[in-house]
Amino acid sequence: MEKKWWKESVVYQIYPRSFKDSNHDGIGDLRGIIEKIEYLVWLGVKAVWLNPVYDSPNDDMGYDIRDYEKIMSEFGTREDFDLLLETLHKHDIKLIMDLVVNHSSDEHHWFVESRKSKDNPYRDYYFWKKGNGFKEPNNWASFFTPSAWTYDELTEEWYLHLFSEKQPDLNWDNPALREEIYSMINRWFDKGVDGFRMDVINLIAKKEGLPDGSKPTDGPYVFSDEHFAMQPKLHEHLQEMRRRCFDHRNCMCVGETPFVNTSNASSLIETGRELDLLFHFELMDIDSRNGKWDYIPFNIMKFKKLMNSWQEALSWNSLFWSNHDQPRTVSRFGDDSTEFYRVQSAKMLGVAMHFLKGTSFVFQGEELGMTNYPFTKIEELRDIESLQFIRNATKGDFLDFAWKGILKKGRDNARTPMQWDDSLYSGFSDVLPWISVNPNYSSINVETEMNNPDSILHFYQKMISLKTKSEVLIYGDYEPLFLDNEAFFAYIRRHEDKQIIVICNMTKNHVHLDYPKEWNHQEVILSNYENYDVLFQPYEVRVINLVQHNE
Ligand code: TEU
Ligand code: CA
Repeated sequence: MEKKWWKESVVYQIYPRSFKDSNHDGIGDLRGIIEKIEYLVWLGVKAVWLNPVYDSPNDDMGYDIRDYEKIMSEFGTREDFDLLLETLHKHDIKLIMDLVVNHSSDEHHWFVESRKSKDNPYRDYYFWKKGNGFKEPNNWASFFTPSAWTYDELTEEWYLHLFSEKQPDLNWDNPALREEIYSMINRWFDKGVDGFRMDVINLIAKKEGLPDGSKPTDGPYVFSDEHFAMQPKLHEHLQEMRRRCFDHRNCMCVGETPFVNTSNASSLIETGRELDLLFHFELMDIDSRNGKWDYIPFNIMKFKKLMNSWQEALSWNSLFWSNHDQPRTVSRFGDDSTEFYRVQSAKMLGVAMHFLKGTSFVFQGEELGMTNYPFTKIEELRDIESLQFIRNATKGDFLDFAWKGILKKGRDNARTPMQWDDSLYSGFSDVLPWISVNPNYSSINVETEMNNPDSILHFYQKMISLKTKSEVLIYGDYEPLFLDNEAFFAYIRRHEDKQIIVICNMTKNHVHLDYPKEWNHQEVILSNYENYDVLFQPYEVRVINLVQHNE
């Protein structure tokens, strides 16, 4: 197993808009992050993934980039960025930037030019099609809007946008566009960044001719990932990008790759070695039936089979419970119904995920056990995905369904301000923030948890320390234990003669587990309870260092 810095680091994801406001405008910013670097050092993380900080009209909170090399004015200046990068590196923390090159903003000068005329030199930086009169060129649905096409009066053609109409898709078939992207990536690398998280990177190649999707659907538009995800040309583009940008650097690139599965994921990070890591969505879709809003309860056995299949499918995984697009972990997969269950289930989930084999990504606030937000009205929402959804929900039971879905799975749940202390606005800002602070900030915040040795925060700090210092937990093999048991998620990590056993009671019940008695005489290196016996307590996690007694 090749040793790499990104295999030995826990990555902390910072959503800058909600992390810390340093200049009293209610919006997080780069200098706010600099103020908190000591906290990151204490937590023990060795890399930061920063959501987009580039100039953007913020139609999709920075995922609609207007200038790939200018810092968004609300977040600060180029000098602030340079100071952030320098300070992180001074504290031995790497910086992973967010690379959004499936699409740009419609305010990017490439698109402003492209839409001016059919023979503009930038025309083919994007997908423009005649369509059939006032009918879209194909039946593709978008993630955010009914159709993935918008008609442009000036040149009487349609342009493609898999996301919002302010996020036109870039045409990766165009070598001139690819060259622009590679040189931009290399300029960021030359500034000293350590890698990229690559937004929906496996969607950049579209099926020749952009044919209609064929999935059955009850509406006029069809979600056609069959024609824009994991297309053959994707591998050409990624291998070219690797050669041109990544190969000769000690960097890390992690692809955000919706629609990958255990059979095609290795084509991206093993055989082709195009990416170093990838984020699959199968865990993120585990409680969805027909799409994310159609919620079904979390199922432990489904979870165990899924995690086991991914541990077996890839030699190296990305380990994450949530991010800025997903609801809060303890509300979604744990139990925030009481304070006791919230604390215990958050600790258990932390170990369950982060002691697996792979690179751990901890999303800001996960280490506090931050919960979903109790939204009550549409005015509290900020995310385009939820706003488009609720606005398309007409009335009656569908509106009720939409609202329930937003409470459970809306992306704003993850985007409320980081909770630093119990002062007004939770120490995030001293003015009204851009999005409401969770009302439970007075008890769930860094300062309160720092003063409580039994807090989730202290537990995460210990967990991260154990993980990053243990050859077994980093490079050890993985093997499932008690795979058929419906209450426990358990596995063993082995490296040379060392073995660490992880046992998680994923239920709120007291559950008996028959395990080898000799484990009782071993060292418990991490747990959320004191006494250890065969009767596991609600959400109990127990990590056992199995010392081999030489016969
Ligand atoms: O997300 C890609 C993506 O698939 C998400 O839109 C996801 O399907 C959805 O949010 C689930 O609720 C990336 C970014 O992480 C996201 O923030 C952007 O909105 C999107 O791409 C477009 O750039
Ligand atoms: Ca600010």
